[in-house]
Amino acid sequence: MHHRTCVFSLAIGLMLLPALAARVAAAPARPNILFLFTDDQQEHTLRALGNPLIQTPNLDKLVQQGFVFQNAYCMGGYSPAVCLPARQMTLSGRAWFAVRNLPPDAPNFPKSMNHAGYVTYHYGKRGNTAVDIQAQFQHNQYLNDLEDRTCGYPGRTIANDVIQFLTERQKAQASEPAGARPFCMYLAFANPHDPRVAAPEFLNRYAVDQIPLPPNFRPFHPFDNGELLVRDERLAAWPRPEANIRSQIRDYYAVITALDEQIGRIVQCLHEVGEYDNTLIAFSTDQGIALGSHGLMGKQNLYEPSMGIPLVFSGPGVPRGKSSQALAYIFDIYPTLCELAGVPIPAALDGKSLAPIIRGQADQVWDSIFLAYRDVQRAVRQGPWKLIRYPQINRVQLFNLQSDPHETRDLSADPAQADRIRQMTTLMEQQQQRFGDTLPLVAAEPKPGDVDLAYYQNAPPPATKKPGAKRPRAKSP
Ligand SMILES: [Ca+2]
Repeated sequence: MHHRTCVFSLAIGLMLLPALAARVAAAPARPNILFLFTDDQQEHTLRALGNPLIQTPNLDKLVQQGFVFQNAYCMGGYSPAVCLPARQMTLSGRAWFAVRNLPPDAPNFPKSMNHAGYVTYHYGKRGNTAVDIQAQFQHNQYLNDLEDRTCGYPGRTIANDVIQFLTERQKAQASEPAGARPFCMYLAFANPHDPRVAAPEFLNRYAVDQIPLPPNFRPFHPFDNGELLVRDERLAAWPRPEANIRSQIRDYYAVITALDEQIGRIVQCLHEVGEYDNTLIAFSTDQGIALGSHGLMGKQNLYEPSMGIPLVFSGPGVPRGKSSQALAYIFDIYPTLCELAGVPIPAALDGKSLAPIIRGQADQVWDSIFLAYRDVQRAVRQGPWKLIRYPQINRVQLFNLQSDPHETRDLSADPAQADRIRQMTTLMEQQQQRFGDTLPLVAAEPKPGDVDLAYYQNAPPPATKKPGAKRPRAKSP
């Protein structure tokens, strides 16, 4: 029986062989992939995405030649270093509730691309990043983060190496065209994360007195969100000094402009080596940052400036100059790049391919978005509505992002919204179940949520790391 099955399979196999060979020969070469990933970049810090104050000519070109997702989110994270879970989510295609316990054989971005025959390359920041996954890139290099952030030319070290890599690859191909393999590059820039230093040629493009405060600026956050005294929140005094906030935003913009110039050099090199037309480009960031909005400075909150991310795709198969209001997660990028490049999408990812939206075959792949930060904040967004819940103090906020995109009018006390809050709380529970979040949404003995100036003035100093001490692993919430 076994023998007959074998012979039969072999015969079928031989019959299929010519057809298979023909299919392989006819398949177009896979596109290259260039995945540009920045650190702490707010969604609206591209001029082409609606910020007339900032200068980002190269990223603007990418937007003009690509497809933009206008409602893309980082999901949050289990640690104040949101960079780490955000990068684990990006490269694994999983939500943050899954990324700490991924089995060694779990799929990830470099593994998929290695398997599909790509030459894989990562160059990026060293701190708070997905080291285990990144080790699977064939070329794997790390920055000195502090040096890159303070040298005045953020991103230049990476751009120089990428340009050298592409130029040498072109030379090698000229002498041996048959050996050509597509490349997949993941460039994880360390900017515009603090410290933020840009050379005078970039800084001088911004007059500090012409930088407006964020429309949702406040001197304090109005209540205890569970993370008011973390390192990032100490990057400005309380009450938040207006001149200092303007100055920090100026530095932030100048660093983004400087980084944009390096991104421009990389894209220019793609043109020069003749690979631009055959390269899928993705641009995004791990998460945004508050920088004075809501009285906050960091990314340890679920408001839009911290959780919203820019997300742009361009290249073969991607329509130019289009955008979508569809909801998207950071962990959708990996399956999306797979589908756009014709690489199989592994089973059991949390992320979904956004390619059907890009191709105009679907309006959405997510009906709602779930955001979560440690055990202190949860949020859901559906349509224009966003409900944020603070489970330790039993407090909620309800915003209509269509009429109030800056989240300045909390409608949760309006009796007319009681039904909506109940319905969105049910949605939040469903999302918790979907992603494996077991946090109770109500505290039996809630902590006091009110804070005043004395709360900040009497705050204990931040814990300092002992020199030479091993960095502790991020604790679970
Ligand atoms: Ca970050």
